[in-house]
Amino acid sequence: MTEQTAPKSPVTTEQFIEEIKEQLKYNQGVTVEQATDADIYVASSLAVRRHLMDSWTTTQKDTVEGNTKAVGYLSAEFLMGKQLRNALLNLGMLSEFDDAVKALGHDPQLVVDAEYEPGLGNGGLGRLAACFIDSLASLGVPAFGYGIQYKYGIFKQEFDAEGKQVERPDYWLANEEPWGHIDYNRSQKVSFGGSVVEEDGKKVWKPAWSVRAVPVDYMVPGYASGRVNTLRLWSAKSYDEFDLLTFNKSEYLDAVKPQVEAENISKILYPEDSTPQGKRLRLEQQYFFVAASLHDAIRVFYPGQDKPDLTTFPNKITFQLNDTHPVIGIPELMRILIDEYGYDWNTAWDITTKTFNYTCHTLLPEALEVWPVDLISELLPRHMQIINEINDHFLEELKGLTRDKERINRMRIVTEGDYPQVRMAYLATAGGSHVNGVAELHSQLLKDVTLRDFSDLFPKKFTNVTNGVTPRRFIRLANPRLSALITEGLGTDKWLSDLELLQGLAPLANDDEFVKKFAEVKHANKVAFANFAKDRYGFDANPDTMFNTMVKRLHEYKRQSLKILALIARYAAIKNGTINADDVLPRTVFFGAKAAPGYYMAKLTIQLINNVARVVNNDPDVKGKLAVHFPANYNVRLAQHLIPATELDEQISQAGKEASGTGNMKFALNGALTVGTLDGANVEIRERVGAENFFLFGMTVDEVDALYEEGYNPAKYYEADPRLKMAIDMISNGTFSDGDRNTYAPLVADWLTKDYFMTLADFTSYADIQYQIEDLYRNPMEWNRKAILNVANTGFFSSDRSMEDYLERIWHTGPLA
Ligand code: C3B
Repeated sequence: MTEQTAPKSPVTTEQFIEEIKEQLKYNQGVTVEQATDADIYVASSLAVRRHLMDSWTTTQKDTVEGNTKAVGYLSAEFLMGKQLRNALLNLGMLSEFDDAVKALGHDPQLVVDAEYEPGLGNGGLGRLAACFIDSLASLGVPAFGYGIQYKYGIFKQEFDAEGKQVERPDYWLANEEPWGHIDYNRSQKVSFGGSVVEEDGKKVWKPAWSVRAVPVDYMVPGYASGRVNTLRLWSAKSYDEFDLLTFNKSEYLDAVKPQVEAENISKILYPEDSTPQGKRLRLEQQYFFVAASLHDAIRVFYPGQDKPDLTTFPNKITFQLNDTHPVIGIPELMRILIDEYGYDWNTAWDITTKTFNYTCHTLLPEALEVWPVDLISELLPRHMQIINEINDHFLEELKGLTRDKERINRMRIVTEGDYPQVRMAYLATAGGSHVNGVAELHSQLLKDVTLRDFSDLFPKKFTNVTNGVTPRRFIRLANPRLSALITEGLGTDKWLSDLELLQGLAPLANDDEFVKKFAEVKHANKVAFANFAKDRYGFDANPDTMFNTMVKRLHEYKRQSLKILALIARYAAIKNGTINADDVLPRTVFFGAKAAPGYYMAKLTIQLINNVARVVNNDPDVKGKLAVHFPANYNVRLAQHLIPATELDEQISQAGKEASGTGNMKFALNGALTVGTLDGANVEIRERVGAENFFLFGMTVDEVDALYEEGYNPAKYYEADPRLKMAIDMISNGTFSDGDRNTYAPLVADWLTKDYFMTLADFTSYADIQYQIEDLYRNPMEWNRKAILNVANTGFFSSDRSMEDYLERIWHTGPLA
């Protein structure tokens, strides 16, 4: 990326004040005196949007008229986070906004707080999509994000009196939402069900019902690039024409049912993360947004043409399939080409395979989506025919490549047997040009394990692109103090568009003055977080203790249980005097995690963490030594507050299970040290920051495999380490459940008999490395030197670099001229 200095504001403060006033008057119809913080938020957002409008329209025009292939990022989730300050940053208007709002008698922070965070994603996958479209716009690459405008985003998490997770609906559209532009004039019809008939020797799909997909457009402003791309999220509306035939039979409710149900399609985000649910509505959602997006792209790139030459389609746009969720797009494009535009099979297949690429985001084979043939046949009968045909052609192709029948059988896209299924990852691999994993280790394991047969026969399809995060949101907006120090240290702010420049900080790790300033920044961030936490959640966090954080979805493979077991062991040791009180390094541990509502073990773990927090925080014996906080409803906003204040970050998944992780990157870039396993992108982070600046523990992938082979017996580890035994016994004997021995029995039984993710086997090395961590922390200069080296050496993990890798290895396109 060409380095950019910060953009210059298009307005003066005085002009911006006038613009806000105008919006208040003509949009909201309130006077300056009447305006609430929320009014000022809406008015200033609308005013900011106007400044993006010119660039947005020119970018769209150039995208269509230029000769640069565009990128279509198809994703069921975009976890955008708040929009206003991001837009202000990218326009260079942050200080003009602050000054204008103050002049109007409001607190800028409260105005920004009035924005409701859109939670249209579960976790890493959705946030990655948001980082990617930010980077594409910043690089000036023409791109569309395509997804769903769910009416209800990821549930709001609360905890009840017993510490259990309670889910509340996230009705984010209940308030005025100034960023999305609903465009009824560019809607698409998406159909479902019915049957396929033969007419003149051609297959004709006669769907049973249709829904209107209406685009809601969000501008995606690039940082200092002058480009504004589009995030097009589809909302389902019913057609008001309804089935008169049924109506005439006076079955009114039956007649309107499809209309009512149509709007359900975009109503709610599925709250499962990396565990597909296989529900009918979910397949409807997937097809809904993908079909609308493909037709939209044809509309955009062949305006007004009845018979466009779609053999040029792959030169106009390349579609990235973000995990298996949009893979139904492959048979849909085949159907469009064959049934709607009359292409023959081979031409259609050629266009389709050139158009799509697939990113896999998981390593758990059970997490790859499969759809029952029966369900697809019922909902999308024509697509099921096409998938079967793809499967037949593919098996033929395989016969030309190998004589290994077993292997060919393993690679079937449509499985055999009484309950045949469609494996979406296989369909994506067969139907696209490239397949990539999201970190080096992950891509390697995809080739060696998950998609091994495919990589053996189609080695050239496979590549890696390591994930990244946007430095605009996760450093500049989240951590203004560190950003200012980086700019001071480097003598330029160009690092925001060329993050590798951070390397220039490495020599400053030996400059005591700089190290002290860095330490001051971290401390100020801790104080700021403590104030925020007090204000928002009501707890006291002592900024003079080590801030140690584990935030991510709650999943057994991520092993929050390892952290909680070690924490209990530490608590017991302080309390029983096994460790001398003076030797205890004071620590404050923060958790943040949502569990899928139906994931029993994950929810029980949440309850355990909350109750450990309750017991520990109320025990005078450990006061000042150990505290545990679990703020509810971890989201992008909380991440932006907590990450800059963290000193020690936990990335402790079982090796071979976390595809990449992106939190790990955000923490390192904000100067936290990582305690972690050799998993996902941790491996690359450690390589870059240096082994001496990373706390490594636990088994490697090979060791994990060997232990499975040998026969894993978790009870052995329980017996062997008295710290672990103590921790588990305390849970069993009711220490964290008011004496009740049953509350956590399912967790304990699982650990002692199954422990699928080998938490117990890694306990000892995890507990032991804490001594090393604490020794280092006692030497603040050394700790902070290492923290600076983490910042300096992780510029690689910018999502700008990820995008450049995709452009070079997969998409073969670049910025607009
Ligand atoms: C996640 C993976 O679990 C993370 O390791 C990875 O960093 C991110 O995707 C982004 O690549 N993931 C997710 O959040 N949801 C899924 N369904 C699958 C993977």
